[in-house]
Amino acid sequence: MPETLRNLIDGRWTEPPPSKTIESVNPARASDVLARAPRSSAAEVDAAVLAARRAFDGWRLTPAPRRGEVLFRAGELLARRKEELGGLVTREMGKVLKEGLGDVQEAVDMAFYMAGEGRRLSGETVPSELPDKDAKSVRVPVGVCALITPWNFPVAIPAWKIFPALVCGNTVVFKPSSLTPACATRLVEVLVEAGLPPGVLNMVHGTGAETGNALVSHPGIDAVSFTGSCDTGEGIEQACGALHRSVSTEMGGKNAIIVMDDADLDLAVEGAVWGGFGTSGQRCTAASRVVVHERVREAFVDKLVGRAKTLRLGDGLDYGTDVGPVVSQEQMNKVLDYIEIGKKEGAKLLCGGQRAMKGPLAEGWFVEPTVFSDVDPNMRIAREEIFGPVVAVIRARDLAHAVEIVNGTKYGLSSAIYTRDVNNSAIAERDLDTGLVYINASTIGAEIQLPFGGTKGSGSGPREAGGRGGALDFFTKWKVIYRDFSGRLQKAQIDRG
Ligand code: UN1
Repeated sequence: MPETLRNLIDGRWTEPPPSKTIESVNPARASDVLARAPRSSAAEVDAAVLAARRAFDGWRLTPAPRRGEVLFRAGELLARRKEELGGLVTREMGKVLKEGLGDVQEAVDMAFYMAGEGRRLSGETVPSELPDKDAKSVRVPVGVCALITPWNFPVAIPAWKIFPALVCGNTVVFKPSSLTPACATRLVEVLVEAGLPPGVLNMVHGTGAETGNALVSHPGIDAVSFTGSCDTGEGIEQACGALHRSVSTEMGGKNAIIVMDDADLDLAVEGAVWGGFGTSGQRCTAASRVVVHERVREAFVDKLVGRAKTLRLGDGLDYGTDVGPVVSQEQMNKVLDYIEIGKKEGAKLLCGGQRAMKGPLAEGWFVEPTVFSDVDPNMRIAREEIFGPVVAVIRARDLAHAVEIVNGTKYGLSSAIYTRDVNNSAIAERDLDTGLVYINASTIGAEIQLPFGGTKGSGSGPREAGGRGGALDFFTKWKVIYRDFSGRLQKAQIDRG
């Protein structure tokens, strides 16, 4: 029996009207319906925003270290339930179990990191130019935050947003992807169990078009953090701009690995396989392009295709599966359409290229790991985000040419270079116009203690995750306080003694 999921509004789990539901389906076996979640309307969104608004003062005035303790307990609970939750990630969105467990681990890491922020959240104290006066800046919460998350990291990405928002003293209305409502529910349950007061975190399930739109345009929202597709993200940026509402978007990429002629080719192949086919290519940071120096192109491509052909497709819960399904039939069709586009554009299909239908694979949404070579940088498969297990190999004359190709798309999330030449690595590090640059490692695998995000069309607003310039810059605003204890009128810039 599919589980019936509920919204969380003001500390109460509310039953959906039974007619308006969305189904959560296992992409490895479409007959396996895990859960039904409500398709929330504007009325439910309104109730959730009002609850968050009412809870704001109490939470804002709770000492930040106490807020951090809730996250610490949440981290412990998540760590204890890692196996169970990791398995649910795999069942609900398809990534292989090791990655499902990694998804949960990323949330554990973020919980502990942000719990510690409860005792930092530091501003600046600086001397005043006047006697008997002090001057400092403090971080204050932004207010009620709308957090809208994707399905590809159904525990980690919600954690990236919810945990910093909470430790900073904000209250939250969370709208998870309609494809992964069960994972979102487990995460929210953990936070409730960890001791979060009612109304501080509210969750409304539903579609982007209905629930997401109602949330983004609700007058009671102060800030919106969104991870997902470009189309939706750009719409949200515009809506928030018109409402003078702060917004942070993370919208994907067309990430590339450069392979130089001095690279360790076997290592580069492993990086391309992991970055291109890990999570079935469904990471914003996936390595969907490999730009190879012409001198090693043939050798590299042979090795890459050889490795791609050994990858075993299957249910991510089965031991021995390398590549799971893509998340839905719609996503599968989109990926297959791109493969057709690549063929028509004249790229050379070297392996894969089809839906995998053998035996039990026919019950799910599987696409064969696909490699195209002879890809021109102007082809659509070299410029547009596919979000599936498709890698485009592009030839470069030298490093400068390779960097130009990598930088030549509208995105700028992640890039990588494989080289043993220290000078090459330094030039790449300097000239690659992406938010993340990896040297001798693939384009995926960002760690939570540094900011995550990209340049250009990959997103806007402050970055996510930790470190200076990370999520705290989005979830707080600066307040500057001058205190004059001289007992007389002192005029800055004028009374110079
Ligand atoms: C994403 O690509 O959608 O850097 C998020 C990584 C993960 C997060 C990726 N830590 O690959």
